[in-house]
Amino acid sequence: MLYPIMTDTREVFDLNGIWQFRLDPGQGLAERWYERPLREGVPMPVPASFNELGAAAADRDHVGRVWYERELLIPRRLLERRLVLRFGAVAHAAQVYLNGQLLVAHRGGFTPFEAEINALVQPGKNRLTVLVDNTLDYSTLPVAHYREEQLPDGSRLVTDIPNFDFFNYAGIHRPVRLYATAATYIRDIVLTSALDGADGLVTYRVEVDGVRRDAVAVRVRLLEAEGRTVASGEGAQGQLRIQDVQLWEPGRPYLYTCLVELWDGSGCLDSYEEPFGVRTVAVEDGQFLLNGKPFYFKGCGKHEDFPIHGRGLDEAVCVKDLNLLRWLGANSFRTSHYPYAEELMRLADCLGLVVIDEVPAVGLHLNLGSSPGGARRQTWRELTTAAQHEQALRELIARDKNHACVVMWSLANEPATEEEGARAYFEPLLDLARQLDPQRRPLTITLQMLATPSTDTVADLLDVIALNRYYGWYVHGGRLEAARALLRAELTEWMKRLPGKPILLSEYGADAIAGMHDEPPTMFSEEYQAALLLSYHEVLDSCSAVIGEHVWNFADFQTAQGITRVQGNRKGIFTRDRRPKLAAHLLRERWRAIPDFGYK
Ligand code: GCB
Repeated sequence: MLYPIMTDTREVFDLNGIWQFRLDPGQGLAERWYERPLREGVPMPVPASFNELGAAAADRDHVGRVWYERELLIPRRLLERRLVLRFGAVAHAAQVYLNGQLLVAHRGGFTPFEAEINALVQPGKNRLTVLVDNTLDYSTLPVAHYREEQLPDGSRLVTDIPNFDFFNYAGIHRPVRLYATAATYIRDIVLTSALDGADGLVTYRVEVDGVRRDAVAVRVRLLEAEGRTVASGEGAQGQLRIQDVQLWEPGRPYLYTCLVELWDGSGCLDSYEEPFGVRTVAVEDGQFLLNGKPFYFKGCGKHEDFPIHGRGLDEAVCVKDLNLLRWLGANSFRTSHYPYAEELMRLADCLGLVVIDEVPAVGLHLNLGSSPGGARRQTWRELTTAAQHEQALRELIARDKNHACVVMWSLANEPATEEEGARAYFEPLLDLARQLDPQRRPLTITLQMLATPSTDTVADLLDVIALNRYYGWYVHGGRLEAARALLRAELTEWMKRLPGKPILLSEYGADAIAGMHDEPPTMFSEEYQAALLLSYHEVLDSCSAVIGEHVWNFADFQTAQGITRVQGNRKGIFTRDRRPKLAAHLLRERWRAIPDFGYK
């Protein structure tokens, strides 16, 4: 799916700003609220999470439906164009109505969706209504334990206990835009690249749609960074050679542009510009090769999380975060635990940060976390997430396939791979990812601590083993000698079970309350967090299979209410407002000294 941009044939209109908003106590659909202007609406910004903005105290923990509404003014001249309404992401399910008619519905809170509005729109004023549902259960991604109960006073309480460790922010989280194209238009562009000596070979495929799709000529030009044409071709698919190609890689993120135009006798009907980088990715001989060179991942798992905005896109925060990663000397991050905004992915391409792109498959382990009841559960019998997982994977690859920054897909975070049924669940998804990705990027799944070399059932199917490990925190908390010994022993076991399979430490860390200091270091102090990270590094440096280290987490982040956290998870090496803790300074020293290539 293409990102909406302006070109000489395309217009984009921003529908962000203040919308009307109302919580739905349950009757909104039955009463057809979409058929008339929203009553008792309150102002709500888009994009943003609605939870913490104080419109009503009940907003924060609301489980169920909410309504958004705004006026959509359409100049008459636009009606002759193909008009598309596009949502960057709505968490977690949306039904969009235009002038009271259902336009489009979408499930999944982290990928874009769009619909043509020409059949429902009128010149002048239109009413755009969006029904948003934040309910999560055993069929959704992420997974939560959905419960309805009656309280002693007779009232009904609906709770959604997240089976994951981040706040279930919800709402219209990413930009809403209207864009206009010609009736015959470029639907998609697929780009892959390979190297031939000093030259780049770029293979392209253009999907054209609309009434005259078979009557138009497709012209493709590749432009270098200054806008000069370096190769050109005709037809909906082909291969172009860039002589003496400039590669994309961290530290040197060179971007070309693929300019596609549709022509007929009357002129150019549609044009689109897709930025792309030429680089190769492969896993070979136990190494992760980027442009044929062994790459070492230095970086963090992250969240889209910031005070007030919640999970709503804030481009200032995006720029700040990626600049802080560069300040650290990091070269990569993982979009834990869901796809991040397209705007951030475009920035990562420009700034040369490598991304492990994760689907929102988190919580697929009913025996981890705060499962109600406490009885042993059968994760793969009880979950019905397979259909949503497949859809999320399709949508993520469709959205991010051309990004140079994306070097690996992560198909889940910490699923129950030690339980029966895991292999049957993941094998088809891994096959599907390999089929869908035109660039055939390596695949991983991050494995939780119950998934050991002797219990896990899927690691052999992965290109890279990714381990989330909390020795010295949840296991043997406060005992760093024990942590080191356990980590070393486990890594040795993995190397015996799957010799030659690269291992990424995809999470390790400790909570630290900024400003809390102690000597000798105790848990929750800045010193303990720093000491834990350093003691892991001793082990990682001595293990040849390790291809990288991603600290958990880049910044402190909000989690659900409950008894386990104090104002959220404090494993950030930055505070929630992005101030460095002691660990950030020490990591900076380490990472600036480790080269991106050839460290191991
Ligand atoms: C994990 C999860 C992550 C949590 C982290 C923690 O293994 O992948 O979502 O936030 O542990 O801090 O407990």
